[in-house]
Amino acid sequence: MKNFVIPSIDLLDGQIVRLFKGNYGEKTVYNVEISAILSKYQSFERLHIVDLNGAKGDGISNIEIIKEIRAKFDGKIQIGGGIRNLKIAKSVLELGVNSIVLGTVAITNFELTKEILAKLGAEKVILAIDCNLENGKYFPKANGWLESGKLDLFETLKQYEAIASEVLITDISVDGTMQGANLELYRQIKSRFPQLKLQASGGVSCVEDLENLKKIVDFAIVGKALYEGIIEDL
Ligand code: AMZ
Repeated sequence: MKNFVIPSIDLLDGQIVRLFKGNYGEKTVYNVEISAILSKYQSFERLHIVDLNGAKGDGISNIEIIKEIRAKFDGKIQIGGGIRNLKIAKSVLELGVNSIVLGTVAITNFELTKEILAKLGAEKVILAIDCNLENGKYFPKANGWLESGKLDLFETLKQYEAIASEVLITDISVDGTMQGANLELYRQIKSRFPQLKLQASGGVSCVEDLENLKKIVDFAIVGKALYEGIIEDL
């Protein structure tokens, strides 16, 4: 499980937080030292870091914590939030992280995203297509999940199926709720895009969720359930 589960560390204004359904107004602040969290997560293969200031469009602003995490965590790190052009993408990789996560750009600017994939290599770029169900279709959300993309999730993934390697899909309606993962959504994605490595995010609440997800996807991102010790001993 430790190479399947990717613990998430979400940063906002220099603090470790968790948002409820991505809503910046509904945050839980975890007053713990980074080193304490990292010693808990050290045995995992990979970490997912989100700069929530960056994701809102305010520029990456938690660099010092990100550097600290990079220095102290031995495994792989993927980082997202505020990576909106090639220059920022390169500068984030220069921090020594293994891959970058593109959300807003992947949803709003297909050409730029394809250029970044081609220039940096698909193995270094994860596309985050985080979405909500609206009128029977999943629509991707950009800019801190406050704006909708024009194409639905499946049309968006079609843009990248020939060039991307790995995608992260959050069901926003269950993110930070521990209500259970949306297995049906991930089944649909895997059956239509079997060649894409798939990271599932949102709603994981127990080991059974992880066992079910493991039959469908390649990785599961877990935030709250790990922070709060609801899932332990993987
Ligand atoms: O919780 C939110 N409102 C939120 C969030 N967790 N909004 C964006 N993000 C994450 C995405 C992805 O990892 O899951 O931020 C990253 C994308 O940032 P950007 O700046 O590329 O859209």
